Formats: sequence, C-alpha cells, structure tokens
Amino acid sequence: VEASIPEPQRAAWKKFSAKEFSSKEDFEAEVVRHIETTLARSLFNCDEAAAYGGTSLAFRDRLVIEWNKTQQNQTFADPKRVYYLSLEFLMGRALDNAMLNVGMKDVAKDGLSDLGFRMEDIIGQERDAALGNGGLGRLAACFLDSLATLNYPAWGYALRYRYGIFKQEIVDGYQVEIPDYWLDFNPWEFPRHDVTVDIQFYGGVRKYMDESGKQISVWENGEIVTAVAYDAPVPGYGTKTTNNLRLWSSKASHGEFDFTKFNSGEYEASVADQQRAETISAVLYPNDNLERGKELRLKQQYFWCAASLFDIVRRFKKSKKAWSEFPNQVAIQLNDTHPTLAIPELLRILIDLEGLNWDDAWDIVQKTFGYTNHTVLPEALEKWSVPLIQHLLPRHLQIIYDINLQFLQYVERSFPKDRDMLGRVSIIEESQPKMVRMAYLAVIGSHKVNGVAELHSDLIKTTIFKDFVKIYGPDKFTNVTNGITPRRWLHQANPRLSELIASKLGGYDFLKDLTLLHKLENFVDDKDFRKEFQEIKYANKVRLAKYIKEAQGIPVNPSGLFDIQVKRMHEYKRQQLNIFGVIHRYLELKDMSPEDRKKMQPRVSIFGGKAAPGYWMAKTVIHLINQVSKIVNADKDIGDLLKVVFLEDYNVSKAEIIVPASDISEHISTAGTEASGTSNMKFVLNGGLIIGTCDGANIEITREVGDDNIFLFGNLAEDVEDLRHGHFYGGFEIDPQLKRVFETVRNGTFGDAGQFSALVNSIVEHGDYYLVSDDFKSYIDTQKLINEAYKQQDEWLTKTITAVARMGFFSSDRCIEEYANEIWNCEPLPPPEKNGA
Ligand code: Z2T
Repeated sequence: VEASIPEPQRAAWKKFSAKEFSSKEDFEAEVVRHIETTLARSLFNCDEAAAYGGTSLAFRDRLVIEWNKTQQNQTFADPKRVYYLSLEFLMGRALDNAMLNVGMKDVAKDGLSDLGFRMEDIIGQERDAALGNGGLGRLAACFLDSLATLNYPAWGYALRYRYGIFKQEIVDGYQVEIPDYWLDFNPWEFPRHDVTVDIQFYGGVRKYMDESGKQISVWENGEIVTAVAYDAPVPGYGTKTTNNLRLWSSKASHGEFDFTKFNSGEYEASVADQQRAETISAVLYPNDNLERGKELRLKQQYFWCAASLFDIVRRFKKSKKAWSEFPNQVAIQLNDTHPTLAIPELLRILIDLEGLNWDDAWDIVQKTFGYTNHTVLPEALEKWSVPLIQHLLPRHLQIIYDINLQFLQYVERSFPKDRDMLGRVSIIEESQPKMVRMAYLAVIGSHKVNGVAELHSDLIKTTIFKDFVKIYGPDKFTNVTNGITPRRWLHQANPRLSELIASKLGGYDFLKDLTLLHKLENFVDDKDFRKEFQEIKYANKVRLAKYIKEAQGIPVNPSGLFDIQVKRMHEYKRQQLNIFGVIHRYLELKDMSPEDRKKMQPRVSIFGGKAAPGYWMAKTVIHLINQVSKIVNADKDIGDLLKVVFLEDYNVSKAEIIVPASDISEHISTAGTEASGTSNMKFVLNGGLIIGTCDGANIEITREVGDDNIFLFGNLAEDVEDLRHGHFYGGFEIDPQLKRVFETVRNGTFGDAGQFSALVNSIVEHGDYYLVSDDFKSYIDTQKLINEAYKQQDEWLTKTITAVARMGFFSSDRCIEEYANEIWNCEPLPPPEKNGA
C-alpha cells in the first residue's frame, strides 16, 4: 500500500504526522488548545465540564493514534479476528480508564492542577456509557478490556442506542424512570458516515431456476433502513493495542422511493418514515433476565446482526481468500441468543448472495459461531412467533425451516426409536402460534456452547440442553467461568489497595497476571501491611459514607459493618430475603434492653439496583426497602445499630465507589438461578467477604478462597425441585421467625400494608417459588455468625487478605484466554516493537 504513494508526499506526511503528548507541559498545551479551539471556550468560561472535554479530547488524540496503528497492523497481518456480538456493553466512564491504560494519570493530575482543577471533579463530569442492563453487559465490557490488553485482534459490535438504561430516581419511596439521553457530548465516538449498510425488512421471496437448474431465492421489495457505523476506541492496559467497538445507528435510507415521496409533496410522510427508521436504535430494552417478544426488539436484533455480518464479510472479502477459509479468519461469539439471527443471515449471504451450496455454507456457519448461554430462567429464553418472523424476515424463516429439516432428519437417523425426541428438540415449538426457539437455533448453528460458571454449565447440560448433549455428545458443551477486569475493578476503583499490593509484590505486574496475587499470602502476618490494608478499607468506607450523606441524606457511621447488596432487582436474586432479614434484626433490637443492645454489632444495610419498569414485584421490594429505611433510620432506640440505605441509580461509576467499601456483600439467589454473578468477584477482590448461596460462581469462589473465608447458607440446587413440589403437596409451614416479620409488614408498621401484602402472599399463598421461607433460618443464623466474626477484627482481617490473595482465577484475562483456546482458536497479534508510521 505504502509503495503506491510517491516519496515526497510520504515524507511530508510523516513529518507532520500526529504525535502523542508525553510530558505534563505538552498535556496542558493539548488541553488548552482543545478547550480554546475544539470547544470554543476560554480561560474565563472554562467550567469543569469544559475541562473534562479538553482532558478527554487530549487523551482521545493519544488513543486515536494507537488505534489507527493497531487497525493498520491488523489489516496488514490479517490474522483471525474475534467478533463479539452483544446487544449490551455496559462500559461506564472512559476517561479514567484511558488515563490508566495509557499510564498517564499522574501526569494529567498534575497538569490539571496547574490549570486549576481537581482530577476527581473532572472524572466526575463524565456520564456513564450505560448501554446495558446488568451482568451480561458489564461482562462484555470487561471482555473488551481483556481482549485489548492481551493483544487479541477483536471487535465488539452493538447498537448505538440514543437512550441507555434509564436513570432511577426514588420519589416517596417509589422508583421513577428518567430517560438517559447520553449522546449530547460524547467525545469517545467517531461517526463513520462513509461506513453504511442498507438493511432490508418485510418484502417477499421470489424463487426461480437458473440456467444450470439450481434453485435461486431472492428476497425483494422490502423496506430499507440504513445502518451507520459509530466507532469507539478500546485501549488495552500497558499495550499499544487499541481495538474497536462498532455501534450501529439507524437512519432512513435515501433511495429513489423516498425522494419521490418528498417531491410529490408528502413531506410529512417522508419525515415520519425517517423517524420510524431512527426508532430502531432509539432505546435499550430495560429488562434483565426477561424477554417479552416485542417486534421492535426483533427489528433491533436483525438490524444489528445484518449490519455486523455485512461488515465482517466485506472485511473478509478484501483478503480474496477462498470461502472455506472464512472460519480460519473469523470467530463470532454470540452473547446469549440475542444475536442468533446472525446464523440464518450468514447462510443467506453465503447461499443467496455468494452462490455456495447448502452443505459448504452450513459447514462454514457452524465453524464460525460460538454461543454463550447466560441463564436457565424460562422467562428469559427467547422465542419469536413464526408469523412475526414470516412477516419481518420471510427469507430467514425459510432458512430456519431448512436448518430444522436437516437437523431433525439427522436426529431421526441417530435416534430412530425415540419418537418424542423430534418434538422436544425441534427449533419450532408446535404451539399456537408456533414459536422459534432461539436457544436451540443457537446450539445447532454453533460449534461450541458454553455456560458462565461450573454449576451453570452443568445445569444447562442436564436441563434445557439435555437432548442436545445426547445428539452432539458432551464435547460441544463447555464451561468458561466468568471473570472481571482487575484494571477497572481494582486499580481504578481502589487505587490505594492497588498501590499497596504493588509495593509488596514489586510492581504492577499483577494487573496483567492476577494469579500473582497469591504472593500476598506471605504478608498476612506482616503488621505494617495489615494495618495499611485495614486503613484502606476504612478510608473506602468513609468515602462511601460521605457519598451516602450527599446523595441520600442519611448519616452512617463508617465503623459499622457495611452489608451491601447492589444488583438488578429480581425475585430470584432475593433482595426480599435481605430486607426481611433486616426487619427481623430490627424487631430483635427493639425487644432488647438498652444494656443488651450495647453488645450488638452496628450494621449498615445498603441496597441498590434498578427494577425493570414493568416488573411490579421488583418495584414493590424497592418500595419496602425505602419504607423500612425511613422507619428504622428515624428510630431513636436503634441509632447506629442499624441503618438502612437504598442508593439511587446504581450504575458502573457508582459501583466503583461502592464495591471497595463492603465488609460483607450479599449474593443470595435461590440455588440454581444465578448463572454466575460477577459482582461477587469484584467485592472479594476488594477485601470484602461474601454471604451467599451455593449458586453460580459463589461455588468456585469458595473453592479458591477456602470455606473459612466465605459465609455460605441455604438449600442446594439439587433440592430445589423437591422443595417447590413440597410447597404445594406437602403441607407448607412458613418459618416462624419469618412469620413474625410478615405480621409486622402486614400490620402497616412500614406503611402501605396493601402493596406489601402482595409480596408476602407471593410466599405465603403462592408457593414461595424462590424458597425465601426455606432459606430464612439459615440466612439469619449466618448473619449472626457474621456479626460475631466481625467483632474478631484480627481474624476478619486475615480472612479478607487471604481471600484477596486467592482471587487470581477470576480475572477476565484468564477467561478470555480460555475462549481463545477452547472456542475461537485464535492468537494474539502483539503490536510491532517499533511503532513506525
Ligand atoms: C444478564 O445480565 C444475565 C443473564 C441474562 O440471560 C440476561 C442478562 Cl441481561 C439472558 C447475567 C446473569 O444473570 C448473571 O448470573 C451472569 O453473571 C451475567 O449475565 C454474565 O454472565
């Protein structure tokens, strides 16, 4: 490529090529230049928002230089690339991450101070990029960080929602949703108006024979919507590799049809069409672990899959390799079933547009895709009605039927005696209307299927995909236990702890190889180390206490035991168990004499999390927590012995303050329901212990840290089915201590007896599906144990340090290496030693 450019031009270009700032002075010069020119502000009207803008633009320039080089290098080397298709990327803030990954935060801090600003204030100006609901979206963000850090040539593909997850406000104890219009100033994205793809919906399929007698299908006469690419750089930590996150935005196509409308005076109709097109990428669906089958959601899924695949295929075709090479150049990971339409779409491209035969196309498809399952909850398993797909994507429905036919014929040959098998495994559910089971399509179209923690990966093999294990054998199914990036969740969120660890381990290598943390065990008895470790935890609690006072107006004493449960509100996560436990403690304290109370361990119970707007029961739990908070916090008998806090609008940037401040965090899902959980890992890595059930990754955390260093309770997954059965047929007695809690809730002690009765009745009258009563005694007994253990501060400290030292396994770097070796079969591409132009 370079050779085609004449030498003098090349020389001029090289001479003026953009350079990275490296000194404090150069940084300041860049900030001021951006504020004065890019932002058109001056010394006299530069507020913190403008200073944030200038700082971000200065760092953005640095990222862009590395980004260009990375992309150039990847184009030249043309290695196998990984494409991570996820409808959600919960990225949080970018500036702090960019400064730390580039290794220039200290320089920038001094520079900003020269210009009259404090680093924390400037970082605090940025809005979260909140294009996700919870664990699934944050996992995708951690994966991007690890992929770049480990130098994998990888792209993320998603939608550029105009509205991310809503902002939560609490008004009179109730959740209120505020739209999150986040794009008015986003220096991290680059519109690529030249990178567009036209996407078709509706229309019909025409079939004909060509000269050789081959059947040809043409999908035509549909509506066209244009996808426009917006790119964001993803820097790795301590490497020059900077990968790409590509977000698609929808807009009206400007085909002939639209112009006719425009010119014939149908101006309003034409603008309405435009708005309809833009609606596709307008808003993130705010459900975590729930699918509601809305047409617009299906449109989002196809729009994003089709644009991404077109882009991937376009890139592959530049290499002029044979189609059989496609799976050697491309690995596509499906983050849950949301991108499953990519399977029929790739078949359509290969067969209808590129003329491959079915068998060759199918072979390519299966080798290309991997599928990650994130839940076994039935209400979260995607099904789309056949009439809806027929209407919106007529050609894809035919292809899905063709896949199903081939598959069922294969099953019939393999299991001629098992007649029921065909109905059970068919992609099409024979209901009214018929439904397409997306998880089955994803399993059939992929070469590997993975769960996200050991228990979960075992469960999918024995429940939802049991028949598929018989059909394909067990090797198609594998486990990749989730992980978290230690860059954001240790170094960025807890800089003092990171620094302390570095001082003991002789540098920051542990941020790239988290297993090095094991060396901390050599310091569990080191007096100075212990003292500092404890001081850091206390300082982090002081920081959170200060935030709680500012944000919620509640004074909390940082010496109390901080008990934290922050995550999406969901019945299976059982925030109701936690708040019932809090009420139980309140009643116990009220019963005591003042002398007895003095012996009790003070506690701060902190909750946070959003409820899906249509999830009434989850909203009821939020309301109850807020009402309990109001009553308990105002009770003079109780004082510091119990404070209850609901933190509004839990999100990634708030998690960075909350996570380092826990003594105990709660991961108390009904056994067998939480696929993995990832915040459990974050809390332990930051020197907090866990109260948890034997569920998801809690089990592996226990194996790693040792069962002395975690507080497990409750029934096991293998017993859940029988217990549920017993609730209906075995005479079901509510736990007596829980009964007393229910009486208080019902008599209006916390107000709104009507609404709260419905919550109580879901347990008492409607079968207690999530086993709150079955686990209640075990839960409160374990909380008592924790109170006693916490009083032994020395032993507690030993537990927390030991646990931190043993968390190395849970880095998302380990996780990404497993995906690369077991599923993607791809290699890192380190940046060239010399970064010539
Ligand atoms: C989600 O956050 C998770 C699973 C889903 O299944 C959907 C969403 Cl939005 C469709 C979570 C799991 O609940 C959690 O256990 C897991 O740690 C996380 O995905 C990442 O795997």
